[in-house]
Amino acid sequence: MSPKLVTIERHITDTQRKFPHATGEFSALLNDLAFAAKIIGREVNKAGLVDVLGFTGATNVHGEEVRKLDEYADEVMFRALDHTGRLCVMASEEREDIIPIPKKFKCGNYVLLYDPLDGSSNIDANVSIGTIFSIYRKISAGECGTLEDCLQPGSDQIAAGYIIYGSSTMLVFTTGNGVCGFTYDPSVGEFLLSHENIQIPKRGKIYSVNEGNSARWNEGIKKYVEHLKQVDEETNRPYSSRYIGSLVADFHRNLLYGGIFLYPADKKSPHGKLRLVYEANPLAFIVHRAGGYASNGGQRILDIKPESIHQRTPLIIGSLEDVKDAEAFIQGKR
Ligand code: AHM
Ligand code: MG
Repeated sequence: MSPKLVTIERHITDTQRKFPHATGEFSALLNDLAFAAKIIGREVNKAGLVDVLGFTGATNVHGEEVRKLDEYADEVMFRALDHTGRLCVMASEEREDIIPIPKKFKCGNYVLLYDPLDGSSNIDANVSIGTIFSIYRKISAGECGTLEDCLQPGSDQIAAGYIIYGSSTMLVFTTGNGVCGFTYDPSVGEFLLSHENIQIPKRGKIYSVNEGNSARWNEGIKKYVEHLKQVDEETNRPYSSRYIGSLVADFHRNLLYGGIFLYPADKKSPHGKLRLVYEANPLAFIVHRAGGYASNGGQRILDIKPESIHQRTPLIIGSLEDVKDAEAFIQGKR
């Protein structure tokens, strides 16, 4: 029997039918994001062929060199969604301030936060990179959105997802129930349901961390990583180390196989490296919906109330039991 062909549009429409009061606005927003993913994916896939590689010479708000594809992806996300009347405000990891909806367009009920091209230092080496997004409801009183809308805790997200540009392009998202993955079929131009109700194993056998930073780690992290290298009595092997240096790719692998990703605070970066609202929160929302866990070492990522849109956070994310173990080591309980 041939497999059931479920496009992302069909999946979104079918899901919407379960909520008779839904206006369809939110479903349309997810379709807009899938459209942006196709456009960005197209450019990422031909990045090695055309002259879009290399630095633009500009730096972003974090003082990093911005590559052309970052700017392109940022622009695509904005332009695919600015005119739809569904969003009241956006914010991007690549831009210093929140992004208002242009005056000529209507403001809507939703807020979009995104990292347009995460792991972009890997572009030139043909290593997987990704786009991460997070959606909230508008909570501010005025007609259009404000900073307040962009600083909601991760637990208030109503949807989150990422697109991974790898050996194929995949869109993984959750609207709060299951986590689903769609693989892009370029021959028909559609994302097709390939991973239904993704569940992360309760315990994994992979750890992902930039161990080059270990001299700067605190004792808890050092002890935890040493613990992972010991031969486990049950499995008769230590954990395997896998680190791509591209968050979406490291996260995606661990989500499917089980494992833990850590970007801890260290002596040089006491707040960690990754950004709370663009990177940690959406992936935390996904991992919790898949049965995993995300922590900053002391509290759930989703419970942190952001104070600024570019706030950084330590991130420990993945299989539930592995993240709980890491927390125990960090808190000196083991
Ligand atoms: P970016 O948003 O500037 O691309 O940086 C985030 C990336 C993540 O994809 C990855 O997990 C991390 O930085 C890797 O950092 P490091 O090179 O310090 O290990
Ligand atoms: Mg990033």
